[in-house]
This record gives sequence, C-alpha cells and structure tokens, in this order.
Amino acid sequence: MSMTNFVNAQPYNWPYDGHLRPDNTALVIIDMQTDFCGEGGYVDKMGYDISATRAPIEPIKGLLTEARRVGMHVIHTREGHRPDLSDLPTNKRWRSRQIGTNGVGIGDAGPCGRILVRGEPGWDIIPELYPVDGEPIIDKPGKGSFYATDLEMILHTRGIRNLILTGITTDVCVHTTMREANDRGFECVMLTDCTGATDSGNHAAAFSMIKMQGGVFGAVADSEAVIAALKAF
Ligand code: C5J
Repeated sequence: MSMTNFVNAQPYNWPYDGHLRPDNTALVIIDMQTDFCGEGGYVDKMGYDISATRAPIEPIKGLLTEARRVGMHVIHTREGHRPDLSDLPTNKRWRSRQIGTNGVGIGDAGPCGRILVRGEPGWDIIPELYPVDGEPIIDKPGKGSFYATDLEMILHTRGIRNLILTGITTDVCVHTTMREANDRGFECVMLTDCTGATDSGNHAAAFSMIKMQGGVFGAVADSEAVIAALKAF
C-alpha cells in the first residue's frame, strides 16, 4: 500500500501526487539577508518599510524548526555579487541607483557595508535564520535561484523534486525562482506567511498569479498547513 501525504493548499492539495516526504522535498529559504530586511540594508535605504520584509522571519523560523526535526532538506540562497562586480550587469547597477538612495546602489558603500556584495555584513543571512551544517547556501547573482548557480545539480543529486518556497521578496526573487523551478519540472508551493514584499498589492498579486490555470506555477499554502502535513513524519 502506498502512503500519500498532502499539504492543504490552493488551487490543489500539494504536491499534486501526494508524494511529500522529507527526503524528496526541500524547504528553500530565499534571500533572508540584512540587505533585504535589516536596518540600514538595501531595502531600508531605498525607503521601503522593512516591517513587510521582516514579517516572514517568525513563520519561517517555526517551519525551519519542524523541517530540521523531520530531517527535510533545507536550502538557503543569497543574492550578491563579487567584490570586483564582474558579475553585476551594468543595467542592474544603474537601475539600483535610481530610486531613493541618493545615487547609492548595488556595489556602493552603505551603513551595512557595500550593498549586495559578497562578504559584506549586509549581504549575509540574518542570524535568526542562519544555516546550520549540511544546509547548502546558493550564492546567486540574479533574482532567480537557478540562473548561474548549481542549485539544479544539488536538487538532482539529492533526489529532491518538491520545493517549499519561502523568503523575500515574494514578487521578485521568490517568484522568479518559482517560475524557473516550475519550468524545470519541480513541484512547487509558495507560502503566504513565509514570504514578504515591499508592496502589499504585489504580494497578493504574486499569489493570485500562481493560482491561475489550475496552478500555473504550482500551489499556495501557509506554514501551518505544511507543519500539519509534516506531523506524519
Ligand atoms: C530584490 C529579492 N527584490 N531578493 N531581491 O531585489 O527579491
């Protein structure tokens, strides 16, 4: 007899085939870096309200504890660039200097060090969610977690096919990662309370988009539903 295990999700219970197991599933925590949710970081300096990008910290913490308890894969990502900025497209840098930062953008010095530059304090993952041994960290130069990284190889090597997507920001790096993953055949769910955006309308729209066409990119749930499903293990 084959056991099925689902997360209560929309627009379908996730994963589609009921094969949710700690060994074939990863909790992916995207870009929970000081630059995106800390005081003096990039998002703060742009003038956005960091309470929106800090909101997922506690829900992710709860889910992370449960994921570690059941031995599920946990993968972290960080957006950032080499100190010589050789992997920073000039248009990305130009655009980042346009809004609210007095010309200070990616690669420039800010209160938390050079913005989104690898090795700088603001670039690193916040202490509350810091990875432990055995949890891979994917350093990515773009918004998606697959482009110019070894994430896909790590997922295949570990036999992972289901991805639980969390982190910031909902409409940028988390959504881009979901789209990249979906096109590669990974079965994805994104969690409403474990994500955050700099604009609440964009946060809501990001989830609305996922639910179109029978779940065009996957499914939508919250951490409570995932934790309930993980109680089986
Ligand atoms: C952004 C991200 N918003 N992690 N990055 O520039 O979503």
